[in-house]
Amino acid sequence: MQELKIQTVKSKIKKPKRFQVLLLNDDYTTMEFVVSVLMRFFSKTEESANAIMIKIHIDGEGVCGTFSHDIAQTKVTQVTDFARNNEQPLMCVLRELSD
Ligand code: TYC
Repeated sequence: MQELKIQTVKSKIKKPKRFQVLLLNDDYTTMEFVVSVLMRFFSKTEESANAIMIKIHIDGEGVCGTFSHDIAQTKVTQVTDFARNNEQPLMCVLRELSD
């Protein structure tokens, strides 16, 4: 009798992680500057940028977009550089999404 070997093959393909880019509220960054950041780096319309900015002002934080790690980290760096070059203390951070 021939032995029958059954092999289970585990997929090594992992679902790529997704990351939210958040802006945090503070008392000093101007509302106009936050709206300009949302339009410039996250392609928001003026109307939607205003709504997100007000949400951050009230809740303390708001989501600008969801990206792969590379893109999200690049956005954080670009926004932080832009804010510091314009003497604004605006904080931009990453949050890993659980899947
Ligand atoms: N709280 C700021 C003000 O009253 C406005 C602001 C909104 C700052 C969103 C940061 O991420 C922010 N000028």
